[in-house]
Amino acid sequence: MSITTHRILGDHRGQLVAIEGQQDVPFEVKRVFYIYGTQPDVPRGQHSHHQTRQYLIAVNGSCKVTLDDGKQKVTYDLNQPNIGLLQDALIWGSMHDFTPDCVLLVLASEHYDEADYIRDYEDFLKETKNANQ
Ligand code: T46
Repeated sequence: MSITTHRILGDHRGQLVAIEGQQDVPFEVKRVFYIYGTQPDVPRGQHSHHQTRQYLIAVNGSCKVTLDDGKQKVTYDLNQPNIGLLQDALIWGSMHDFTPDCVLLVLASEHYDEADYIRDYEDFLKETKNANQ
């Protein structure tokens, strides 16, 4: 879990942020998806992954992301389009407090596979305990 503020490459025409796989993001990017139009007071995510690592950027608007390693929860504010948050595998992630205009872009290390999801919190805690033994 780490948060990074990326350099903004701006000039008189406007701004640009570049994020490169295996350089700014510590994995090869195999999938990109984004969520938007999230209703007020509705959280997204609320699961973990066996293998997938994710890099989250609120490219428009803002939201909060709570990451939980099974022992400790930390809430991050994604409120600038040049802030990226790394969510490692076996980290429970909850995205919440979306502004109506929020577009949350996610770069993922794996192709989509529902079998990679851990959607039950008790199963997640068991798996983190096994991984730490
Ligand atoms: C995350 C947050 C921010 C696909 O078919 N392909 C995909 O790549 C993804 C991510 C989802 N889907 C399907 C699976 C479900 O039928 O889209 C539907 C909604 O997915 P989900 O309920 O997982 O959506 P969120 O918003 O709760 O979570 C998603 C990601 O799954 C998650 O990893 O971090 O966005």
